[in-house]
Amino acid sequence: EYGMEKPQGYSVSFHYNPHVEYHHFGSSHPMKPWRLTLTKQLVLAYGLEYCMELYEPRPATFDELAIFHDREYLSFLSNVTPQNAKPDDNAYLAFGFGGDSNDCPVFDGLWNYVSIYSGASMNAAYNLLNKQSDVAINWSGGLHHAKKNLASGFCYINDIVLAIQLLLTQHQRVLYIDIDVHHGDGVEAAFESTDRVFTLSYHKFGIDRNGYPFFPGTGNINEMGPTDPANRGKGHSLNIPIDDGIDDDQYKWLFKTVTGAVIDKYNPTAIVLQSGADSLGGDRLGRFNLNIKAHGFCIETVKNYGRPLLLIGGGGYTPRNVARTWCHETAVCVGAELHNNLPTHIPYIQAFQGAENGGGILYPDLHNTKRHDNLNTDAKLNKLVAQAMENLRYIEG
Ligand code: ZLM
Ligand code: CA
Ligand code: ZN
Repeated sequence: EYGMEKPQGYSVSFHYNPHVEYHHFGSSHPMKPWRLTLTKQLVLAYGLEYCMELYEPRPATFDELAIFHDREYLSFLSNVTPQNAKPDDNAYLAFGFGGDSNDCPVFDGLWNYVSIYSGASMNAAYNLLNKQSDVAINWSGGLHHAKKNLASGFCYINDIVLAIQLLLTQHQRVLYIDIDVHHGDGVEAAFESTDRVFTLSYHKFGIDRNGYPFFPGTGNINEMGPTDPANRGKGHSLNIPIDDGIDDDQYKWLFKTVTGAVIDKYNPTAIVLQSGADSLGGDRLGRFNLNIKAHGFCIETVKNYGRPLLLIGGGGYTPRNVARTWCHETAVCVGAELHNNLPTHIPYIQAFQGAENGGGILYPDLHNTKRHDNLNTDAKLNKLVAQAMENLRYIEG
């Protein structure tokens, strides 16, 4: 109906457990799992489920999560509830819960929530290993800040690390790419001592007017992993620090140039792409001015390299635009073009209607220079790319 054709022999799988939607971080917390409800409704309204295999994965088990995370941390995470939590307790703070910012609150069903999104990423990775799909998608995953014994930045379990660990059972070199507006620090740290994973993150980096660094405060261009020459992981991270307000053309050029160079030199046999939607214009927490199709250009660019691809979500704090973007990117994976007028029979259509919500279309203009002036000059970006190419010397030959 909307001109979709699945190329012969090319398959996409969609891994989604709808129980993830019913969890709440708290009323004013920016992370809203119901953005996944909106995403699913758009994907279904456009009929994209007929262009891919749908899976409803089971939650991951304690033992599966323990492949990366410490058991003491998992015991705490699996037992803590809003009723029994002691916010002054040492363990509570040491494991990253609560604190001043309350980035990682304890909420009802927390353990259920984390096991569901992690199970979906692991199920997607298995599908790639079994060659059941060429591209496997989990929009509920991508929680890149979690450490083995620490919750951080809305992330409790690092589903990305778990999925990469599965891919490493068959793949010699896995490339991780992260276009969330925040630095993918947890994934970088997990693989800092191996040359079998290369991590590449694009993100906002810098100090605010109020003196606070943009979260998590790491990921400058000179941070390339360990510096000890005896460490196998040396130079196997590349960070691309970006300033406020980057526009479509600049980001597309930066992404294509740097990602292309990394793929050519590292030659990965599998790729994991974290597609955080907080790099869009108008995001509640982000600082960039990207439109949906520029964000989707990154997915298309990576997909065209033809390597097994795990595509996962991440941040994204303006739910209607998260849903638009991930629906568009699902279509990019199956090779479909979508009509700009949203199908009118979708539930929650009000969320997309009215001038302030994007006027009932799939591709509203999100470039909003009033919110974030573009502080990235082409000269600065050229210098950044030159430095990035210099950093790649460790993986030459
Ligand atoms: N304070 N509520 C991105 C993770 C970003 C840390 C700590 C000074 C928020 C934010 C939480 C309801 C991903 C920081 C010190 C006070 C920030 C962050 C709860 C609003 C709320 O209204 C809120 C009471 C909350 C949290 C805003 N936190 C905005 N930014 C970051 C974490 C996660 O997208 O990368 C992947 C999913 N935290 O900046 C402080 C350092 C300032
Ligand atoms: Ca990033
Ligand atoms: Zn983010």
